[in-house]
Amino acid sequence: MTTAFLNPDTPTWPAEFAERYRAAGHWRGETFGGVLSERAAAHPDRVAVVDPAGTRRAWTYAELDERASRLAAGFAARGIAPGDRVVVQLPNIAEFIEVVFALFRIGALPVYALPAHRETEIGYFCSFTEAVAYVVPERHAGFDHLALASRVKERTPTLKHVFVVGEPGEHTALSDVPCDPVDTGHTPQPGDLAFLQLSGGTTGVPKLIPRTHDDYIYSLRGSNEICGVDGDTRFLVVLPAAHNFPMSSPGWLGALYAGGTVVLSPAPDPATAFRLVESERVTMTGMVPPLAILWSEAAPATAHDLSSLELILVGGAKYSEAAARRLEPALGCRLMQVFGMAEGLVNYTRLDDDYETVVTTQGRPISQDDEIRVVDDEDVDVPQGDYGHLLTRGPYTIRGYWRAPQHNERSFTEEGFYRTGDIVRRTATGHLVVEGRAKDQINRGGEKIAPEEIENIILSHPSVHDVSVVGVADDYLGERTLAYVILRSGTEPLKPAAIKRLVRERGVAAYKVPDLVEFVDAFPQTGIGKVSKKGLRSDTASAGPAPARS
Ligand code: AMP
Ligand code: DBH
Repeated sequence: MTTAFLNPDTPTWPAEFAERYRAAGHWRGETFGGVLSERAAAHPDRVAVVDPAGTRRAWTYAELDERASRLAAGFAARGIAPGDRVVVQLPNIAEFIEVVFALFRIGALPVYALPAHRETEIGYFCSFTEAVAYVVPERHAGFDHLALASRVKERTPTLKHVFVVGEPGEHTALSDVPCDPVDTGHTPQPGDLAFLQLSGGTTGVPKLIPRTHDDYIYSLRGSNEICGVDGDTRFLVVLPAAHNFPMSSPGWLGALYAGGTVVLSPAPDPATAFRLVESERVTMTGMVPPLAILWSEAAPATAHDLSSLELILVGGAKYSEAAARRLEPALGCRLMQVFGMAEGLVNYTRLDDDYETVVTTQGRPISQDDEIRVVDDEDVDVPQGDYGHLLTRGPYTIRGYWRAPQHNERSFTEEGFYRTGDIVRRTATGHLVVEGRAKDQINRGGEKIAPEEIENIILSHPSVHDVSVVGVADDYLGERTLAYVILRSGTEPLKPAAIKRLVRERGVAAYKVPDLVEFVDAFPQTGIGKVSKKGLRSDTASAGPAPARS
């Protein structure tokens, strides 16, 4: 029996849009599980995944396919059912790919946590999604994931399984799970949800982004075409594999869709990655601007042979024109800028764009059916070439977050356009230039931080009267975080380190700990007496260019 898994938690595309996207050939009725089987049948002996950490492992398509099937059977045998959520927190190791394809096969939804996430974030993902399982490494980057998993399991009643890559302690070793496949009677359908991706967020807790097989696979196919990904591509994953950018633009899923090879870098630094570029003859990779700056600085002096590199994609945060101009001469390969979002829309400069367009714009949409509007504060379209809020709708842009009806009212227009929160300008050729953002978010070198989440933590300190977390311009990261803190009158003075420690000890990802803390007597006020982040930003920006518009 084949039944579509209906998901009541997610607004979806109205029927006439779905029909249009199918008729246009965007949604072709593929699923991730099916795609892997097809590739394994077509070229079983081609290498799909190289995991160079420790003893170099290389799995062919046939091996990856068989592993995913056996693991899927093992998950099903342990009671993981279609539609169940499974929080996956793995670094750049081959098991990450094996686990997500196993979950795709049974129709369970991976929830992509980042290796940097800690108890606050993981506890939230597990409880909000009512996850039944959580997949972790034993240790990563010196951190004991087993202890964290035990604490989260204790407080999450739905969480029945913790699967561990490595020694499992009181939990279950992932290597003990696989078993011989049996027919479960359920085949995931192309319109079903495939996974939940995380939003960078502007709210106290991250929102979850529901993506279907059909819509995400279309974005992969479109990305592959634009970037020239094919069976000869050797794609290096330098950012954490769970991020939407290295996953799909065109990313490791794009490379697998095309029958290419994915090389997983355990770390993004030039010393680690350049060695892999040489040894694995890497042709393509993607990275955030601060890393592209590091690579551009390191490349001219490296002893490694980088001549296999053909294309580097840079995105996730604004890449300055000056830095963009340095990449091609330093790395000896092509640059492509990418401006994307886990909610959907992805823009690329094109291989046949002139050089000025490549270094001064953030690209144009993948699809002819991506609808772009640039509007003023009243949602009225601004004249061509003017700055405004970017709204978008299309064949791979979600129509709503998962189980978040109130956010959806704010984040989407009545016609289903997603309010990206970005301020852009559209050139005569349809390329977008990102000017800043209107949303309350900090983009710290591509890592998105919701000030509200950090403000809530700092406010819990008994001596803190009020707090405002803002981004300040930074040459390397683009923005760093600054917490303005007003102490209660009559309390002992605090040191900045005490505020940072408070945030760290709350158990959040390290990149969210404020870089700077400043104690002030008052924030700038607006007419209605609320804290003005705009005022704070223009104050801090007087030392440099404005980090963000609001
Ligand atoms: P998220 O919604 O967490 O996936 O983050 C997507 C956001 O990252 C976008 O809405 C932009 O604010 C930002 N972003 C991504 N790529 C770029 C880029 N190339 N230039 C400027 N901002 C970017
Ligand atoms: O920042 C992002 O989220 C992002 C950047 C580039 C993204 O999701 C993408 C490409 O797909």
